[in-house]
Amino acid sequence: MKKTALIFGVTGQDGAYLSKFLLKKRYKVYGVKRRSSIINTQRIDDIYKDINYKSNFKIFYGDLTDASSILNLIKNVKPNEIYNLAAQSHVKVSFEVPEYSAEVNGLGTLRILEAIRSLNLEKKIKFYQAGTSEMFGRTKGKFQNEKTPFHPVSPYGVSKCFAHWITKNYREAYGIFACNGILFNHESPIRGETFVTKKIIQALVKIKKGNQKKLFLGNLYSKRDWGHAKDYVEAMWKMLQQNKPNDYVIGTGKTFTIKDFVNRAAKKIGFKLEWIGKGINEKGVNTENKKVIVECRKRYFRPLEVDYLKGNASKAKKLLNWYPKMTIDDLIEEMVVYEEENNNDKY
Ligand code: NAP
Ligand code: F7E
Repeated sequence: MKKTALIFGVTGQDGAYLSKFLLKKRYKVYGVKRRSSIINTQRIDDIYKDINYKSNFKIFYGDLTDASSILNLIKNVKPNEIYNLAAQSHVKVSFEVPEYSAEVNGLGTLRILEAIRSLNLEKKIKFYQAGTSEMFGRTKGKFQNEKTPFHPVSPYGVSKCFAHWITKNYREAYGIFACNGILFNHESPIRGETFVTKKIIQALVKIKKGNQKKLFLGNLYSKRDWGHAKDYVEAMWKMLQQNKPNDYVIGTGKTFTIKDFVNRAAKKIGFKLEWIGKGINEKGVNTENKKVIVECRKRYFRPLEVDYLKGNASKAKKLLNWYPKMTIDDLIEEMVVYEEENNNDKY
């Protein structure tokens, strides 16, 4: 019999990659999308058009703020695996909508676990929780692993800590096969447009095409461990195929500043940048025509910042045989090519 998976957050970046990954593995995939005033299925529309997959892929309305929709979906679908990828996932926005972020990311996770428990499906359903390196927040060591203490510095990070601990709690209290993935930043051509990698590449490609004048950024010196979403959804699935539930860090073990990312992306797109000025006045100049194409703006800084992230995924390598396949330059190359082919918007 085909395995079934229920994905909360199916319309997001990871939801789209995971759906395709599971369909290739011959799963029946049920996705949950929330109601929106404009169509929000762009990332998964291609699945409907694919003759090999469309009959195994179904989408339902639901919302992590609505316990009844969650309960009914789980009762009707009775999936083998649930992946909770749904979240208000933007760290800066979480400072502006802290209560909503806690409601969706924290309580939403509890609602799914409580539905599994109250339907007596503890022994039938495996559960994946999308945890994040943002839970580490202010860290001291050279890298972060499963033993690194959490010190979140945003409402987003705090809400995900609640989700992490409640997942562990339901595993220990009720024996649910529940795993926490602690995933470091992962990107792709279908990354949301307000995350920094997509914002940088989209802007630089537009500038190259003459459709935009400048890229405005915030903190250029925070460091991130960036991987590719395609590699990371495989790790989610591997966690649920083990004999025992566990928590795993997933990262590349390499870290770069935002400025490094801009330089690498600029080079790929065909710009040579020279940096002038300091602090908020730091600027990236296109050496070819001496035009300033990168500037900093206060509005893109956060009230508190996670300065340094570098994941140690040794546990996942050992127990899951999981290794990241794509480097930062592979990722940039794929994102640039996609943007060059798809982005013809005028500024
Ligand atoms: P994303 O692109 O922002 O997708 C989030 C998904 O959640 C979207 O499908 C969104 O729907 C849905 N959603 C938001 N609020 C909801 C609600 N109230 N009820 C139901 N669905 C809701 O995020 P992602 O990058 O794919 O990340 C997937 C998960 O991993 C998230 O939980 C994120 O916090 C976590 N995570 C991400 C990273 C990363 O670097 N990407 C790293 C660590 C952890 P709409 O499409 O309608 O907005
Ligand atoms: O910021 C700096 C910003 O918004 C990365 C989410 O998927 O990964 C993501 O969270 C860094 C930060 O991602 C701009 O201050 C500078 O230091 O791309 P981001 P994030 O905050 O790391 C984690 C693991 C998640 O779990 C989250 O869901 O870039 N930065 N200038 C900027 N960031 C943005 N967005 N925009 C700027 O203009």
